[in-house]
Amino acid sequence: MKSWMRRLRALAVLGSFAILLAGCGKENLTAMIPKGYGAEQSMDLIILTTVVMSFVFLVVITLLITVLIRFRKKKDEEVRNPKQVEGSVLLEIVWTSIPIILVLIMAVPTVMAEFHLADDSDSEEHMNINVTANQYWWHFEYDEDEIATSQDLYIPVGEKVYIHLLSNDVIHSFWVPSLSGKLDANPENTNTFFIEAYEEGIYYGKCAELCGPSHSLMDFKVIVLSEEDFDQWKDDMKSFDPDQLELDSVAQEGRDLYEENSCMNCHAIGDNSTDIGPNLTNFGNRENFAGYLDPTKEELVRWIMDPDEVKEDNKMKNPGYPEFEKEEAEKIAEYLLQLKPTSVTPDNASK
Ligand code: HEC
Ligand SMILES: [Cu+2]
Repeated sequence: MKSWMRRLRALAVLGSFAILLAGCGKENLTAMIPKGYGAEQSMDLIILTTVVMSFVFLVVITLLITVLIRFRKKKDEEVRNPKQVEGSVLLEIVWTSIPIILVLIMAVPTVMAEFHLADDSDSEEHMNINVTANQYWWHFEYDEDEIATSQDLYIPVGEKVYIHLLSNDVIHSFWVPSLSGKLDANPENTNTFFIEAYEEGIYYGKCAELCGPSHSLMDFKVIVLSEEDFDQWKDDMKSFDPDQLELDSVAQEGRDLYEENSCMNCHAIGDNSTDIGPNLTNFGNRENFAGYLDPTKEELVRWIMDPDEVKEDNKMKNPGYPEFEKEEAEKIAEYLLQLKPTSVTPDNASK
């Protein structure tokens, strides 16, 4: 193959990659459009390092091209050795100190930002949320208010919210690209940092540490509400009593099935009595369930009948898990979808 053809082909491959990757910048799932304090800090550092690197690139390329053109052997010119400059103390000092200075320009702000973001000395004055990562789902406890949610994390806009991270099994990593950097969730020690969202909205969160076969399905959402909506949401959640729920007859049968089949051993509704499985208190208001599924009846029936088929290695289907008829699963699904303790839903964040 001719060399220009090979080059053209390489260019085509690179070009298509660029187009493909350009599609990755989903709003609410990108560090490139920061919507929170931590993400903004990261973005500033990204810009700083890009500027420094571009500067180095430009200088080197300019020198290279200048040398290539200016010192090229002219026609009829004799080959000669240029003046040798090895051992020049001045030059050695110059090109050792320039990289050191450049590295310092990048390192000092980076280290300062790291320490600043990990500083939790004022956590007492702010909202605190205990986050537990599990294979393959997230649990959020709003300690001061004695409420809990799973998969969807609710926070008020413009407020510093401290996240205390722990894992129930292996190492996971909490990452909401639009709002902040990543932080590991370890089994043996609590890691703390804060997030602060500038705008209401629904932000996508991910587990950023390979934690098992369904790692890529361990997504969650951060629902950022206005101050009033958040307070309303909190009050509704706190005062919710699932026994007072007005259910239609199908959902009522679903609830009986739910209770008879010991779903409550692992799932709590209306309180936080167990966290072996996700808290289902506001299941009817979920953005997603199981990390990636739409909360529709069909998906839910599929899940209840055979969770393993839907999400590999998930910890729901133990050996004693019942076999359900489709109608039974539909009834349970009906019940779970009617768990709507509050009129403040993710829609309030995205309106
Ligand atoms: C052994 C404990 C256990 C039992 C018993 C159990 N579950 Fe689960 N359940 C889990 C775990 C763990 C998950 C999280 C799976 C994941 O997403 O990886 C889960 C997830 C779910 C979800 C999705 C929740 C969400 O928001 O992502 C629903 C709905 C659910 N279970 C319903 C039920 C029903 C109905 C029963 C009873 C028939 C039941 N579960 C019995 C442990 C259990
Ligand atoms: Cu994980």
